[in-house]
Amino acid sequence: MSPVPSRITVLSGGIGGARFLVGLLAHLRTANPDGKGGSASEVTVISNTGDDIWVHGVRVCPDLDTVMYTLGGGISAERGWGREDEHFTVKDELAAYGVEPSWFGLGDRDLATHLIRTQSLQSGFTLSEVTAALSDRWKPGVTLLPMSDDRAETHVVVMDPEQGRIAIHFQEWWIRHRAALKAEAFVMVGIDDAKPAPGVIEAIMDADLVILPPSNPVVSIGAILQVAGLADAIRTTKAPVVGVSPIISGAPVRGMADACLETIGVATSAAGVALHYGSRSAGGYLDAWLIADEDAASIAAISSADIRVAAVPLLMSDLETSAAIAAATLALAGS
Ligand code: FO1
Repeated sequence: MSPVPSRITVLSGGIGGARFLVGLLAHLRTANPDGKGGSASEVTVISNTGDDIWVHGVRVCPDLDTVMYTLGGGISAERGWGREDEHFTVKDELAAYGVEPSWFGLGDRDLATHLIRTQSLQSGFTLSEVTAALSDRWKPGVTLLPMSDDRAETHVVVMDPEQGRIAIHFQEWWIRHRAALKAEAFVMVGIDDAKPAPGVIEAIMDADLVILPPSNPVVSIGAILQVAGLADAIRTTKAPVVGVSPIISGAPVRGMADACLETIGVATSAAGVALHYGSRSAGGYLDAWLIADEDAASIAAISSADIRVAAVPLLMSDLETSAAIAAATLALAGS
């Protein structure tokens, strides 16, 4: 069995990535214990910030908060986002005033996070600094980095019945329209001026293992890879790069990645996403790809693209299965 990597970097979006991280940290506590109940392995998470949005005067960072709350024990298990024991009194009061966007689920407890982040940003702190400060409370057990401290938001080009072709914020498309409005394109507003946040390039180049977890390949992993320098870092790091399929039997496990993949012309399948990421030997991002047992028929197609592949049970239904998936990811990396 190859030694457990000591520096692991994970590119993460929202719920799928966060759930994978819970399993990874659990596995590392047993596979590489530090003797104090933790792990000797260090995990750095590079989070997508393309979903971030200004709403009701506060800055909301869904994927940063989902990872922070999930690993910090504050997440709503039922929703997968936002806080447990949550109320939406402020949201209801705003709606009573007729204030939009009434479709956005602004939670009362969650609002405290956004207020602190907004005040900190407005007094000159960077998103990285704010994220580190918020993590002091939640102690996620990883180093949590935004992909960039600069604003780069995912917007969606849609055909609106009345207005014709318009771009709306990803959150409006995702929450208000449930991705049901056909997305003609995804555009990252501000991406051209977005630099990697401090430590992000190093976290990839100095890692012993880089993981692309089962996050949305288009608007989460794809968004992160659009930040200047990140795609090249993944292509050139000496660390093995292993991905975990977010698609099982032709459907996303959660969310609406299928709608996103359709927009960029990629098949909603384990093989389709693997070939979309591509093999590092061909200038792509993957050395290996973990798929579900249900998709074992596509092993030949994936390995013929020079991507090592293994099939395992891939549904993260509880901590045990999530930890087993993390173990399989590390095994595939080392194989
Ligand atoms: N997702 C929803 O489906 N409905 C919501 O009202 C909603 C509000 C929300 C507020 C804060 C937050 O951090 C996440 C929130 N999400 C909501 C999830 C969010 O839209 C997605 O998690 C990501 O943007 C995509 O992964």
